[in-house]
Amino acid sequence: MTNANSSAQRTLILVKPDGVRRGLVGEVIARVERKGYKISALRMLSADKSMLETHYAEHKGKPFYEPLMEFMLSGPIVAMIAEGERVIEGFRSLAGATDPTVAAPGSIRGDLARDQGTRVVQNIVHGSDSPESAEREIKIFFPNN
Ligand code: IDP
Ligand code: MG
Repeated sequence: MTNANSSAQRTLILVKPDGVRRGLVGEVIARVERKGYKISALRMLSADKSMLETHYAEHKGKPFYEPLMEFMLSGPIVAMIAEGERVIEGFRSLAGATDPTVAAPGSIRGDLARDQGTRVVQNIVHGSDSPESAEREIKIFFPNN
């Protein structure tokens, strides 16, 4: 990390295929930037199965795992690294709860997503949940960062 401040963190943010399809990439980026975090890397890509297996290893065997894989393979995604003090917690707060039906209004999921009746929850964004997950996930999408 370029920032020498030891309390600065980085996190992996993904705009999932539903967010890209709905034209919400700019909206997500704008919210991250307006909050004051720095986006230090950004790319659009089509994920492959092995990347997603690593990324979502903790969910293997859960009922929504296969639908989640299919959903994440259903179109391009946008991956970014955001940096700043407590950005992991801060982006999770910007994103809102996993279930968009009850995610707080004002959050990305609360404002922009809802239950679509699908087997996997489509909720526009992913954000790392701990420093360890962040570093592990960043390696998948940005092997050179
Ligand atoms: P998070 O994205 O808020 O961290 P996780 O529990 O890590 O939530 O789950 C990863 C993704 O899997 C969620 O964002 C959502 O798309 C999907 N998901 C999680 N729990 C469920 C569920 O109970 N039913 C359907 N899909 C789910
Ligand atoms: Mg998670």
